[in-house]
Amino acid sequence: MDYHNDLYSKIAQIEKRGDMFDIIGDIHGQATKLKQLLIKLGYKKTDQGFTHNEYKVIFVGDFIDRGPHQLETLAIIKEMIDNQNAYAVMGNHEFNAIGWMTPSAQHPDTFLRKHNAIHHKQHKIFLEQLGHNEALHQYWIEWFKSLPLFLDLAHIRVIHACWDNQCIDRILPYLDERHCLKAQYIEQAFDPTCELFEYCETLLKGKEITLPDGVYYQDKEGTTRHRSRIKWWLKRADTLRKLCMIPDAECIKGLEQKIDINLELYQDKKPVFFGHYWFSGKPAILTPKMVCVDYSAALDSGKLVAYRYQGESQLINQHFIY
Ligand SMILES: [Mn+2]
Repeated sequence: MDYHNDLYSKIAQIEKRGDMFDIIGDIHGQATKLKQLLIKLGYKKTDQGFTHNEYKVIFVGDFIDRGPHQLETLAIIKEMIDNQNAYAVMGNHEFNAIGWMTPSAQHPDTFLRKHNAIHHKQHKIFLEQLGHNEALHQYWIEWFKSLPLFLDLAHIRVIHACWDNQCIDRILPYLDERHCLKAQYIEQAFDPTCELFEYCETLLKGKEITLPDGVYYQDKEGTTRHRSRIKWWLKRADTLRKLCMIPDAECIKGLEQKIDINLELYQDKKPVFFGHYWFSGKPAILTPKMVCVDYSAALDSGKLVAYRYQGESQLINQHFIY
């Protein structure tokens, strides 16, 4: 795990040297898109992986599941990190992969993430690409465990899904100095009766609310849902439809209901970068302090997106590259 040693002192040195960052969105096994984007950004393939004279990459997580070249994606990212050309945070897919592979101490013969049909379907391609090579599987799981849950750098912050200050404060005792989950807490992170579970859900999967009585929708699998992810970056919302992350087609009832919520969950001065939300269309900043770099690269039609951060305190649309 030496590649993460002195992470913060290295980043501090880099920032002093005036180096800058390319923050790259969720890759989901699309190694070809990743290589194309790195080349477009001016990175050169060397015997130490992809490098750039001025920029380092920060990956926002979700390297695996869905796409065709997941192990190649991991190899590119790890090589860049090992050579101090990149940093990365954990995505919910890496988190889930840890749970899938980790036997439960409380309930022997089961795993922290249940091996049910839905979970298997989400993870199947990764398992197939590992070719049932247990040692290789364990190797990547150990590497996933070495990914920090967030980066809080001198000028910017990076997290997979949602920066919630209260949640960050509360999760700190469960993390080591590099902001990785301490090994002894991994079981609790998958146990819905533990507070750590809730913190991991918020930071890695996004903020959720319980919908008011009588409001519900059906998800892709046809399951009726009474909870919804919310657009935590909004300042305010006047209907549930505007607040909630529910695709139009899945709306059932009550979403046009008038509400008046002042969110303003994130009011800090440091810009925050995240992925996770399967955006589409032309990449755009959410606010001058918030950027989502996930534009659904996992889909054939989706773009892998980078934001080129050059030290600005107000983020701008011109800095997206894809
Ligand atoms: Mn995600």
